[in-house]
Amino acid sequence: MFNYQLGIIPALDVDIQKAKKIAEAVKGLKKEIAGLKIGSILCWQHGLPKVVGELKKVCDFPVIFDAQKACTDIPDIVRKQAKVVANAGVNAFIAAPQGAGSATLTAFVDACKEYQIVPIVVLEMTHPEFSAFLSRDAAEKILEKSIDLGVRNFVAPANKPERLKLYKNIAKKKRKVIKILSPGVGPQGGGPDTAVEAGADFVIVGRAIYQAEEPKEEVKRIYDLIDKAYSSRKE
Ligand code: 6CN
Repeated sequence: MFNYQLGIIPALDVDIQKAKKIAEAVKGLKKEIAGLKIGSILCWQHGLPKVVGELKKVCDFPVIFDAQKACTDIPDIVRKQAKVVANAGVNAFIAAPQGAGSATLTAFVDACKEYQIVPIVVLEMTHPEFSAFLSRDAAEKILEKSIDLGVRNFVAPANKPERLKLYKNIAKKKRKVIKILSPGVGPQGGGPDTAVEAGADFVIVGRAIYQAEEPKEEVKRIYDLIDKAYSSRKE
C-alpha cells in the first residue's frame, strides 16, 4: 500500500460533506496523495462502513482508519476491532499501544495480517506532555517489538524531527527499512519539509488542508516542499 516514496495524507477530521468535498478536490493528485486518514470525528457520527463507502465512491485512494486511538484494549477485543475495520473496506489501521502493552500489540498485528489490512503503529505523539504517564523508553520499545512483529509503517511527530532520525536509525541497526507517517505540521508547530528532511516519508495534514480556502492548492504547495526536502535528504 505504501509503495510511494513520499506523499501527503489528509486527515479528514470534518463532517462527511466536507470530507467528500476534499476527496473530490484532490482526487486527481495521484502523485501527491498517499491516502486519506479518517477518524473518530467522522466515524462516530456516520459509522465506519458508510464513511469508507462514500469516500470510495469519490476517489480510489487507500483509506487509513485512525480510531484516535485503537489497540488500547485487551487482545481479544483488539482482534475483533481489526475484523470490523477490515470488513468496512479500510486499507490500513492505526494502533496506539502505549497503554495496552505487548500482548495487545501482538494481537493487533496478527489480526491485521489475518484480515489483510496494513498495521500502522504510533511511536510517540505530537502534543506536549504526551509521555507524562509513560516510561522513558516506551517509544523505542514499541518500535523494536513492532519491527520484530513485521510492522513497517509508523506514526511519529513532525514537530520533533530529532525523534524521527532516532527511529530511522534504530530500524537501520535492525537492518529494516521503515516508513514514517508524520502528523504535527502547521498548527502543531512542525514543518512538512523539516519532517521529511529528518526521515518522514509521509506527512499527515489535517487543519492546514481542510481549513485552506483551496485544499487542492495547499496539497500541491506542501508536496512541493516535501519533494524538495526529500531530494536533499541523506538516508
Ligand atoms: O494537522 P492537524 O493538527 O489538524 O491534525 C493532525 C492529525 C489528527 O487527525 C490527529 O488525530 O493527526 C493526528 N495525530 C496523530 C498522532 C499524533 O501524535 N498527533 C496527531 O495530531 C495520528 N495519527
